[in-house]
Amino acid sequence: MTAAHYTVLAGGTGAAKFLRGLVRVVPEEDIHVIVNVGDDTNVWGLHVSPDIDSIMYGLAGRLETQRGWGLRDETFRCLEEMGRYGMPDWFRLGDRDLATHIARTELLRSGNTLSEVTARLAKSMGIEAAILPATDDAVRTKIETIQGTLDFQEFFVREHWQPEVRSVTYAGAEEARARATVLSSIRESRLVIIAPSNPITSIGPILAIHDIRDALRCTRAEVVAISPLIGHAAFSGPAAKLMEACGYEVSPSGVARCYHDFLDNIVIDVQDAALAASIRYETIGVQITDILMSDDAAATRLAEFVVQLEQL
Ligand code: FO1
Repeated sequence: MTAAHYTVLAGGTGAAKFLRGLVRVVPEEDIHVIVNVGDDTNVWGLHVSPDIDSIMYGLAGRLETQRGWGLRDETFRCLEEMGRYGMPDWFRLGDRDLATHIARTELLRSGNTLSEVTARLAKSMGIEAAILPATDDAVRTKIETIQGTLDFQEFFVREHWQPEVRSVTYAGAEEARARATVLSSIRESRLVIIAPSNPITSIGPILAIHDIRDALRCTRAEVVAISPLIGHAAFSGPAAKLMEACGYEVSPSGVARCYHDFLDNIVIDVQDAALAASIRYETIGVQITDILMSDDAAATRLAEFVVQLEQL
């Protein structure tokens, strides 16, 4: 029996863009998305899961694509009022988005796991893909900077990723366990795709869960990563800065190195074609195409290209 589904390891914005293409190429119900929870945070007592929400809103066609996070047609009146009360307002929760965080927090409080809550919210949004948090345990990305240790959102949003970074750690990852559905999704997939997300803070926390990294090493499926970099620059965000801080070369070769122990192929941009020989030398196959997802049509072309790699 051949496996029926495609598994995507995902962070937020870049992954959400890619999935908009993938749903146009394969049936949505055949897509399993394993999502980073290292960016999760607590705001005003609410459990916020930014990457899960970006994927959910993206698949529901409701993501604010200019910003890359939150819902379309959003207002921020509650945020304004909270600011008036002197509550922290640097993390901008929109009025509609708040409903997601309130519902998630309440469902978690009444004893559901993050996986159960996510499945329920996604179903209510009419999403047919399976959105699987990498773990139900608390794994949190910590950024060690010269100003001290910051939570990911403090570094990324409050400090605009300016502080000098010494290292990145994933608190709780050692003890965290992946759910059986996450592991079987990887093991029984027809193709595993690492989305063009930040290798350190989006994919890194997923891979820091030992069961998941082991499943990737053991799966018979092809494992294909899409580079989140063209040349030495990230599409968006601090990927380049964080890769450098963690000792990786800032290039698609450095991305391949992050995944060296399980990766079969990396998809890089035509502009980086000259790098192919050096990456292939490391026994990882290199596939070259236009990886910039400037619109849905470009994301669809990229998804078509990646899906045909299953045949390799
Ligand atoms: N990103 C920002 O740059 N500024 C914000 O105020 C902000 C608020 C926010 C609220 C909900 C949510 O789900 C995401 C939000 N993000 C915001 C995005 C988020 O910080 C990052 O894009 C991801 O964690 C990185 O993948």
